[in-house]
Amino acid sequence: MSSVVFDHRIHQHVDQSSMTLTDQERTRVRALVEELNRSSPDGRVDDPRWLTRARLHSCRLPVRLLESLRNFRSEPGPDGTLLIGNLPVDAKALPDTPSVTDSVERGATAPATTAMLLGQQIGDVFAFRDEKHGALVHNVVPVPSLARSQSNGGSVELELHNENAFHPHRPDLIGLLCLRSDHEGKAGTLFSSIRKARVLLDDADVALLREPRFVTEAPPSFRAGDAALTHGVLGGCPDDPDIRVDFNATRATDGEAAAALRRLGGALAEVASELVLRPGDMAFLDNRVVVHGRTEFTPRYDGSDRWLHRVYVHLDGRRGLSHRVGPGPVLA
Ligand SMILES: O=C(O)CCC(=O)C(=O)O
Ligand SMILES: [Fe+2]
Repeated sequence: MSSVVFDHRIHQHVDQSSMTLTDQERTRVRALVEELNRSSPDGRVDDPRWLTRARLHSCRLPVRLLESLRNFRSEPGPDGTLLIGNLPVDAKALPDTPSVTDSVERGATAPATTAMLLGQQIGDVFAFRDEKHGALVHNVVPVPSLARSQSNGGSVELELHNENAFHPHRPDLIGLLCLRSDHEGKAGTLFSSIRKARVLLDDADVALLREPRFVTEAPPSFRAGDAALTHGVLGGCPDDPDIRVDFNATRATDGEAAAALRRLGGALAEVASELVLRPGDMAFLDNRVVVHGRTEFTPRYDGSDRWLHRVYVHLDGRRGLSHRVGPGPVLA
């Protein structure tokens, strides 16, 4: 069932869902990263003082990049994604891809600094204490013991989900910077936006999906999660709703709600796209309107597997204040 208001709203913006840096802009980003790292040798990306420096430094990113980030922050477009290409990632300078669980990057390496500069420009990068040791820059890498798991360390198909769907302070945006692709170049990040899927749902389903007839489990590591709290999987503006669902962790509390949830999954699958990230690509996903996942792929665990840096962003840094566990932006 299509909605005139909704269609109008998403089509009034020109498509700015991707931008590729020119080689000159790429050189400029590289110089900024090096300058920041020279001014704070041994910098740690989790250090609140380093975060402030990165925020200020990010104001000198190339103006076209600043424009794209600023625009996406306010208008995620129909796809709810922004892809930035040709960021400076130097394949030859990279160490082996890590293959351990809970892998993170705490040092201000060039790629970690790049991800942080963009993240700190678009909003406030934060982390959860109970995930990846509370580090701000996560390594998304295949891990042998997690191969078949529904987690970022897996290599089976990862079902569509909002990031940390269970958490009241889940990210507004997530950023994924690709350092290495998988060997066969086939690991696709899947994404699907409720802004596109909404028109495939009838109004009765939309109304039902807004009711608190769903529960979403937290991963075992998160003590803060309370799966007993029921919630709607759609919320906010009826014509342009927010979505909160994890097709591996959200359950309906009754049969009618379960059927609507299945139809939502079908609609999202119908409008889903796949993006194979290449080194130097950074994708931002608006976690309020987009669910994401990943196709299966075949890791070799030989040090040259797929490797992404992931950052979580809040658009209002005060949003999670009551959940903070220290001086930095780490939430319980
Ligand atoms: O591997 C990917 O492309 C995305 C995995 C994922 O869901 C995540 O890192 O949050
Ligand atoms: Fe995810």
